[in-house]
Amino acid sequence: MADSAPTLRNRKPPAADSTTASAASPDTKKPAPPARAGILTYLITFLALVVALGVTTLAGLYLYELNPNEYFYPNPVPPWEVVPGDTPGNWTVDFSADLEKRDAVVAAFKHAWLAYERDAMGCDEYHPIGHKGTNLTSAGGIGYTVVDSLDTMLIMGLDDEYARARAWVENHLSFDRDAEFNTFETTIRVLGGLLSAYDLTEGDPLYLSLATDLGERLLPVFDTPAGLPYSLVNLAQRKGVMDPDNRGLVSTAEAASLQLEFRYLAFLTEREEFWEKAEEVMNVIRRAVPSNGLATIFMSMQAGRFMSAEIRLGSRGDSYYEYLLKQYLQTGGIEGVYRDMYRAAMDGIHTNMIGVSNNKKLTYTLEIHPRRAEFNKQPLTWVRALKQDHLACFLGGSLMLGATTANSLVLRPSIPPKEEELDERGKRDWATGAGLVETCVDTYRTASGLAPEIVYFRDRVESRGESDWYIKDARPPGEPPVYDARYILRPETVESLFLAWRLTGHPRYREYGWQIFQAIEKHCRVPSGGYASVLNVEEVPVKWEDKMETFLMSETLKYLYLLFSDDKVLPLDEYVFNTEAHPLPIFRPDNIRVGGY
Ligand code: DMJ
Repeated sequence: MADSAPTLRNRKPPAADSTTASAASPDTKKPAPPARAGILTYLITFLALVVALGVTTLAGLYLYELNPNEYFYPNPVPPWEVVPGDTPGNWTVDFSADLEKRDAVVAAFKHAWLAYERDAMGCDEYHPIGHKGTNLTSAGGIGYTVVDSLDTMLIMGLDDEYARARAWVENHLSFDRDAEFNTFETTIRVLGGLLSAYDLTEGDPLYLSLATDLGERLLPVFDTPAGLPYSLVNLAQRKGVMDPDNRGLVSTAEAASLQLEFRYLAFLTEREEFWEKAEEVMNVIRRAVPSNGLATIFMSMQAGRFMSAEIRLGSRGDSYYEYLLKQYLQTGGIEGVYRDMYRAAMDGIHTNMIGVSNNKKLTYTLEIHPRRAEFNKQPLTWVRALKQDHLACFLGGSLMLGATTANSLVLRPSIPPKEEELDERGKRDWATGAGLVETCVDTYRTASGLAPEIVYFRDRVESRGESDWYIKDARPPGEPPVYDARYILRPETVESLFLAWRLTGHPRYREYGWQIFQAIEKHCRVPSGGYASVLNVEEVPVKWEDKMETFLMSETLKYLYLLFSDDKVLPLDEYVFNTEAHPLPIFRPDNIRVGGY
């Protein structure tokens, strides 16, 4: 049976064609087709091919519309450009302060601070429309707003305001609060704020003593199976607490954005435990991160591994990438391990997470989402989401900074850097960074001149005649707005503008910053004092949410002030800014054992 069965192996060659057969069987012989019939056959075949091609293309486009994220397109390799659209030498680098604009920013800070001081002094958060403050927990405040604002007052030279704020810190601030606080937020805002104040006051012992107290209370968060920190901490009980919303998981950005603060505290106090605990988190991540350098936004605290979750440069991902570079910079470039991790991550981002829009050719960041179909039976696949959080706008300036430090061929690149001063990665990162800055500025081109919290970029089919990005599910003015449409006084774009300005000296960055500042003044400023968040950036007159985020005074107004100051204020080769814009000095940790190699 097996022998006679027609399998692929033993299948006989096909019968000879009819022309050949006709020689052996004259009865079946057919007349040869006339020449006209041959032309017709070719014509029909040609038409059929054209139709088939059309149908396939349309089907392809249809599928693309259904799921644009799965459509393959190669990532662009941006050309080297010092500033998009400009050639070097087209502008004069002049870092002198723009006093008028700088003073306008100081006036804005005072408008925010004085209202807070009047209505809510000492409270963690401020609600300028209701004229009241609230605390993060019922156990009492932890100086969230006051400490977050100290260094901005010192930098701006607001002596009277600063003196009153310091007095409050000295007389009222206590971390003996029996409640759960977010580990990351407490570290970047409060510990970071105290450490910056300590440096800028040239060693006021009040701040180091409070920073040490807070550091000790935070330290138990690292006592976990893998050494990754608990998301929450009870400051009075000195105990790490699992996040009830994400049991067993910690977000990557939150775990990997404590290091600048704990390392500087270790340096100041000469206590290695602060260094080691923070560094161990990075060791766990270094062992767990895939070779493409891309980290998902959640890690398992038990296993010290990355979970299948989104990969993004926005929420829960952002400052992981930011701190890779900044840890390398913080110790003056002696910890090559962080430069290597940073380079790997930027390689992965360029291969997988950068897109270019169709109309304006805007460079944007996209996200990668896991997808497991059929109730988890299918293998995991990854799809792209053309989504960019405002939070991701830190990356433009960060890439430019990384290009001139971690990827520079010379110790001190020119301003702006020359092509031959950067290695291949440096040129790539510089071009992408400068492009991202333009894109983030473009997202401020709305009815209010403020940028939305989240934008989506259009795929190539939808984009004809339409803008490059949009607010998903946006509702017309008058209807309740979607979450993505809000502007909550975020700093990331002005942060990138400040870095781009310091690294290029190009006046366009000051112009962009001024436009953004004016939009904040026009739409967020509450006449009776303070600034409010805007619910829909496309609806004018705007509607407010009654909240003034602490990062307005610690980040947004500080970066705007620095943008209009001269370049002697906090030079980039002497300071790294933590992710809440608290400047920390670059140091050589001679008194600390530096591991990580
Ligand atoms: C700040 O608290 C920090 O910049 C953090 O890294 C991200 N979110 C806010 C500002 O948007």
